[in-house]
Amino acid sequence: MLRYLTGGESHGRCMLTIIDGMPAGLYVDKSIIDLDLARRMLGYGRGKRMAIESDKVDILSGLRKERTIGSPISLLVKNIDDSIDRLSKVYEPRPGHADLSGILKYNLSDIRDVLERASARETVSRVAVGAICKILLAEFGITVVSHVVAIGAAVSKAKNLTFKRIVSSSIKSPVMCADAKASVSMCKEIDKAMSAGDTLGGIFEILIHGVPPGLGSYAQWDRRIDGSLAKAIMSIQAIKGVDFGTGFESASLKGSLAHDEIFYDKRRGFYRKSNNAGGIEGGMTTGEDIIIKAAMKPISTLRRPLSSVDIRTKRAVKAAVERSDVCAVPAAAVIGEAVSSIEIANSLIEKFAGDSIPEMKRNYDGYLAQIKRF
Ligand code: EPS
Repeated sequence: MLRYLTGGESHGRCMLTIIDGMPAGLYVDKSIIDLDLARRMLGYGRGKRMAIESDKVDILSGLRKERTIGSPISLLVKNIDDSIDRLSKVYEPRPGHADLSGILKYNLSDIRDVLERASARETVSRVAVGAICKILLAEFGITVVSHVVAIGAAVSKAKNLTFKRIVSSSIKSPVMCADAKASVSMCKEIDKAMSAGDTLGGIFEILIHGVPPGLGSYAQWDRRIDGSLAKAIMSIQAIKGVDFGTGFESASLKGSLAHDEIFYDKRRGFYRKSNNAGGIEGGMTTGEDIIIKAAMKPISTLRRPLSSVDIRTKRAVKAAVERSDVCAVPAAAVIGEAVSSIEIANSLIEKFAGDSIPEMKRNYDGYLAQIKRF
């Protein structure tokens, strides 16, 4: 089983991660992790913090000569802005943030004690873990990409995108959108929100290619792979909805139109002409691309703040204002890629009994041959 724990406050000394269960024999190029950390910092609408930080991973354990050895991998990313002890106390909870429930739950008197850990800065750790998982997935021909579909009222019209196109266009677009025209509208939306002291959310899509059929299981509720992917994505700060394939839209389709008919060809084996299921049926992968969409709410720190209550006096006040982002949907897409990669890697390790990469590959090849013979 692959698992990981993270620690660290937004303006503390560092973000820490320990990964357990990564198979031995995986060559980990640190620059690949740093590349995803850099992608996470990008995106039009990010705040000033991203100009201060320069997220780079330090791998403290678990590798020898850049290869995993089966022991826990420890990762550290330093915070350049590590001013936590100098920061002011906060008493005015922001609607939409963890602030109010956090102080009530932990019996705290300074909201900063909550917001420092609730912050999406924690996703530095998840992106670093996800980058290592992507390296593992690449060994099995699996690729994970993402792109932004909507920001505020601006919606991408790009349809049936190839993986190559998603990667090439997301590099060019300041908001990781594959539709150049929509990309301009999204930036305008962000500008408008910024000058109004407001914030914006949006929708991003994650696509996973090359997954064999049969990851996950229908046999127990917590082994269903759509369940674990949805949990991982919903746990990203500010995510309010996740769907697979035609998702919410499928609720209004007739059965005859909703499902992906099955065909067989000697060369291709079983295949589908559509993928409304988004690559998952019965809690298991079908072998088609996994397609996930996630909705992010607008950032809850507003420069023109909403009504709140001072937790000391109980008087009506305006919510606290912290340095923050106007829109972080492109960053959330990168984080979505990361957490999805972690879940797929975990299922792959489980199915192909992965203590080492060669062992996993033997089991993987045997399974593919079994499917081919079926
Ligand atoms: C950050 C995410 C956001 C940023 C934060 C860094 O965190 P939050 O979820 O708390 O809004 O605003 O940066 C700051 C708090 C800051 O000092 O500007 C990230 O993804 O690294």
